[in-house]
Amino acid sequence: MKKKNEKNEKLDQLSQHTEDGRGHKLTTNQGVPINDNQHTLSVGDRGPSLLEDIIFQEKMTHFDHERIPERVVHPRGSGAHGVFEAYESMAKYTKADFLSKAGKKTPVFVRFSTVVGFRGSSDLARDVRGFATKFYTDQGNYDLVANNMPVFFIQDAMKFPDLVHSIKPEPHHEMPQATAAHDTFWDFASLMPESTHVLMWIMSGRGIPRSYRMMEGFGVHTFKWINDKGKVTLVKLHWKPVLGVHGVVWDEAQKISGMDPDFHRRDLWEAIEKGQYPEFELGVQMVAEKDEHKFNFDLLDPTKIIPEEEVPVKIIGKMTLNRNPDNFFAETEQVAFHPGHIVPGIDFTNDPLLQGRLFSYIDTQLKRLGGPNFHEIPINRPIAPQHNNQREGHMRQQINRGRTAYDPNTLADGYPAQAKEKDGGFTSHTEKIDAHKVRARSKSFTDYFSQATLFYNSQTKAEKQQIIDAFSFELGKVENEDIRKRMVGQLTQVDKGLAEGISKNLGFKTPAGPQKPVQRGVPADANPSDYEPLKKKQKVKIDPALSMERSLKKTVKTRKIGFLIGEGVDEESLLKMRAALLAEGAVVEIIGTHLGEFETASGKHLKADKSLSTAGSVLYDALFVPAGKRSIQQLKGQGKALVFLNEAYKHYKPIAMEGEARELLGMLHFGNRSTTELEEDGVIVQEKGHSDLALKFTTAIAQHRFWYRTGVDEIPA
Ligand code: HDE
Repeated sequence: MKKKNEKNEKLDQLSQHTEDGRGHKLTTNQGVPINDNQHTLSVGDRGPSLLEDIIFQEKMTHFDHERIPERVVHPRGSGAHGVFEAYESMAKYTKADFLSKAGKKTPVFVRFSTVVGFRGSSDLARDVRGFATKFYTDQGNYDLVANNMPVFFIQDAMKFPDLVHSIKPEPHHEMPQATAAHDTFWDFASLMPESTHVLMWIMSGRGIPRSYRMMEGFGVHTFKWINDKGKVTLVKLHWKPVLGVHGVVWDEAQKISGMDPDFHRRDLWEAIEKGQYPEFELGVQMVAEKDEHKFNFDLLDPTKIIPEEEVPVKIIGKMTLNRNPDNFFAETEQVAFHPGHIVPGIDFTNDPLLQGRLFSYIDTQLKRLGGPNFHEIPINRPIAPQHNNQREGHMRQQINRGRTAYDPNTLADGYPAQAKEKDGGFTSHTEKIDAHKVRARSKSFTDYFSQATLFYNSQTKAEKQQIIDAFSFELGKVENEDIRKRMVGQLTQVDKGLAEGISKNLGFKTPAGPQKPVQRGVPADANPSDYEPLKKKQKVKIDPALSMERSLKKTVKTRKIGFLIGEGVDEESLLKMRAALLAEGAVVEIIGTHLGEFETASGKHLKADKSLSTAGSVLYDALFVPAGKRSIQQLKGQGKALVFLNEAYKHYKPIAMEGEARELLGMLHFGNRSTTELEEDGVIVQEKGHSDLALKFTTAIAQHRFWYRTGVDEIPA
């Protein structure tokens, strides 16, 4: 039996779930039993079909209408149910009930997504990831609609359609799919210096996550928390994955897209099925209202972070994803998030991006889900009871009894009645605003590059190189040379070395500097030079939290290790290593020279999970080749096995080889070195029976990648 959480039981009570039909007769949607589901009604067995075949008509009509519009952004996603548990009471800062006491549990549904690709596109696109969480709180639903990057491309919602039109496939031929690597996006980005900061994040390993379970989440905007005395605290929200933040490398990403385009979806699904529940801690950066202007950037600007070195992230609870959806469409596809779904104790700031989102999400649900009753779809239904005078509309589910659907009334004794604030009624923060109605951007938003530089400077050597390579790839796909140069010109403002590295790869001289930015939103009576990009002095020079390598969590939990075997594999070698890895919480898959059964050297039998042709090294975090004379003999004759190992080396992954497996070294591009040198590079090679092989291998896996190993570029795989 699958575990059920509170929300699930509640939904079952509402009889929205049906089992898989076992033991029941086939019926129409009207409940009429069907006695032939194979043939249409026709005039004779060779004649025309009849319009009166209501069974065919109903089946086909339903089928014809099975698709709803995919999300205009974030169409490709994967969901999971879970629970959030507060570590401590945050009542001092917010009256939000789900944060009110330690141990308080709230059911959640999360949807992770890519942004650009269509619904059927690859999970491994270089892109921002969505990380949207619906908390079914006792005070109503709260949606934290976050991304895996803490900053956004644009500062004003007015530019969102432009951004999305530029990054989606080009409209004349609808190419390329699920990538920013084309002219229109970089044309736009190179004219929008405010996007520079997020580009640094996307070009880093964060743009190609190893797993949805290994990404951070960020609310991006500054929000307000309000306590029961009306006191405001400005907050930025963070999700921190317990397994740490990890990416893949670009060569891997491209190959995974071919071998398993569902890689992230599968990874999430399988982890939950195995009981390896993904966990994320919720963190908050808090700034007292009086300190709003103490920063050298504007807290309302969604292209800025508050460096963790300046305001630490306080961890306040944990979310555990413990149940896969029962039905993808009903739950993951129909879930409707909205940053405007907030609960008492939380409020908006005037971030112009957030303000625009507050309109867009409801509007998009009306289109996608077909009307104003989308809150009645089970996955969107709050646990908190709802009573109001809203009625009717497409697909209304609720059957409201009584005569009154208005307020005030006497016929229903004045109910439903307004809640008082002391009874938990939602009240907006009373903010005083005294200003002219204008279309303008605040001057305080014009520092476009300082935090991009902070991000770049906080990366390690390997991470910087990854960013240079990523820009080189993306801009290398741009056909128009002016766009390439304009973009690199902009990057000279981030770091000279970065711009030079990319220029070298693209084959031109590094531009002297940026082109003059297009002036947007400058009030008519202002001096445009006041709106030139600024570079403000930064308090923090390096923020280790921005680097994945500097904030590594050394664990092998849930890491997937591939064992390469042929007939006659040494059983002891295989079983010992498997036991050691499983004990540390890793996942082991046996990859055989063929599928099915293998006879071990001692005459026992074991089954392969995958074969060399159904798997690829890019689908694993590390590889082990167990001992076994015959097994190694077979692997030597399989080019694919050698590609596996060469590729794993090229992608900086740990490798272990035992006994006869060492004979493979002579055939591998990296093999021609001493055991000590290899070990320093995360390749552990030992005679059979050494007791520390497993320990050395698990230690290497916990380090994840050996970024600085030698000879990687020479490997042709
Ligand atoms: Fe979204 N965004 N967005 N966005 N967004 C949507 O809503 C929009 C932004 C985010 O898994 C859409 O239901 C505007 C920032 C996620 O269902 C749409 C602006 C952040 C998801 C929309 C932004 C996000 C969406 C498309 C700029 C991070 C997927 C379908 C003003 C804080 C939610 C839908 C899911 C989805 C509009 C910018 C996160 C069109 C106008 C910043 C995670 O309404």
